[in-house]
Amino acid sequence: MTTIIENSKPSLYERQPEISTRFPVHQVREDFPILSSEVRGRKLVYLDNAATTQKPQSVIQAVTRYYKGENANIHRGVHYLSEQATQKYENARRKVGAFIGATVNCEVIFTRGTTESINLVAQSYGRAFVREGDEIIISALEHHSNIVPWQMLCQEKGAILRIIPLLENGELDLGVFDKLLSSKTKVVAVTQLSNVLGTLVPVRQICKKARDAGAVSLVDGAQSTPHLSVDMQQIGADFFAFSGHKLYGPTGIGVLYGRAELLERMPPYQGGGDMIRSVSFEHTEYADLPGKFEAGTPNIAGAIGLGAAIDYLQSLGMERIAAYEAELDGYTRSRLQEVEGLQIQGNPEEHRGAVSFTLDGVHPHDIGQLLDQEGIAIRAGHHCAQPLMKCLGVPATARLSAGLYNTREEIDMLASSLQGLRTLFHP
Ligand code: C6P
Repeated sequence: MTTIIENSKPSLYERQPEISTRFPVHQVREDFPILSSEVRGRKLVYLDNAATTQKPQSVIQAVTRYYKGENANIHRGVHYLSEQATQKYENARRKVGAFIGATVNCEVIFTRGTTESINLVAQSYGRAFVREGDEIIISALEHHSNIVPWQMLCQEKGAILRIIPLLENGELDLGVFDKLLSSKTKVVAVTQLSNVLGTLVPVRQICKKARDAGAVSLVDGAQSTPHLSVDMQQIGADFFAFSGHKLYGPTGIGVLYGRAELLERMPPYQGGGDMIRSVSFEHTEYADLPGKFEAGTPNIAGAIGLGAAIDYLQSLGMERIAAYEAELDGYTRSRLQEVEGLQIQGNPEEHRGAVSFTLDGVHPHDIGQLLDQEGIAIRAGHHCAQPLMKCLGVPATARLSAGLYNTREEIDMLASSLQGLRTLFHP
C-alpha cells in the first residue's frame, strides 16, 4: 500500500509556469482574515482544510449581518423579521440546489453536516426498507461517518455489511465491487474523495451499477464538494451528503440531497416542530418535503452563511478552483517526494486534497507537533478512518490538505520543515 519514494526523482512541476499567474491566489488570500494571522510567532500556514476550511470575509459578514439585523425564527412568525429570515433561509436552499444540480429545491435537506445526513438516510431509509439478510456495501476508504451508521442499522436489522477492498495504490477494487453486488444489495454508500489518501472514486460508475442491481446509492461528498464541481444529474446518486464547514461555510450546517421520489417515500428522521402539517394526540400528518426532515428550529445563520460561501465559490468559479488545486496537488506530491525518508500513503491515479504520509523514525504526532512550532497546521492520527489505517498497515499518518488559498510557497515551507525534521531525527 505504501508508495516508496525515490529521492532522486526530478520534480515534475519544477519548470512549469507559476500557477498563481492564472488563479489570483494572493488576492484570494486577502478575502480570508485568519490567513494573515500569526501562530506561535510564525506566519500561519494552514494545511488542515480536510478537517475544516477557513472562512472568507463575505461569509463572516453574512452571519454577522443576520444576527445584527435580521435574527428571527423562520416559517412561524407573521412579522417582518421572521419573513425576512425565512426568505433568506429558503434562498440559501435555492443556492445549494443550483450549486449541486438538484432537480427541485425540496431535494435539499439542511442538516448539521455530513454525519447527520448519512445517519438520516441510515435511520429513515434503512429502517423502512432494509430487512434481515439484506446487504449494504461500503468501501475500505470510508470515514467513520459512513461506516458506523450502517453498522448500527445492520445490527438492528440483521443485515450484512460488505466492504469494497483497496488496491495496492489506494484505489477501490471495482472488480470485487462487481462481485459483491447482488439482488441482496439494498444500499451502496461510498465516498467521492478520500479524506486520507486523496483518492478520487468513480462514483458515477458505482451509482449506475448500484441502480442496475436495484440498490440505492449514497455518496459522501464531504471532501469532494470543496474541490470539484458536483452535479447530481451527472453523478446519478440517490443521496449525496456534505458539510458547510468544509466548503468555506459555517460549522453546524450541512446538506442531504435526496431524489424527491425517494425522500417522499421515507419516514421522518426526527419528530417535532416544523415537520408537521397537523398534530393531535391520536395522529400526526407530516409536512411536505423538505420540512418533513427538518424538525425543530434549524441553523438559520448557518444556512445563510453556507449560501454566502456558495456565492463566494461561484464568484471564483469551481472549474478554476479545481484546475488550480489539481496543479497545486501535483506540486505538493512532487515536493514531498523529494523529502528523504518520506513515504506517501497510496498512489491513486486520480487524486485531490488530502495527502497522507509517514516519515521514517518520526511518529506522525511528533510531525504534527513540531510543524505546529513553525506555524504549520496539519493533522496527525487516524483521521476518523481506523479501518483504512488497518488496511494501510499503519497506526496513524501525518496528513496535509490544501485548499483554494494555499500556495506553492507554503508547500515549499512544509517540505523544507519536513526535511529539517528528518535531519533532526537522523543527524
Ligand atoms: N473529516 C477530517 O479531518 P462532519 O464532521 O459531519 O462535518 O464530516 C464527517 C466526514 C464525513 N466524510 C468524510 C469523507 C470526511 O472527511 C468527514 C470529516 C474530517 O478528515 C474530520 S474527522
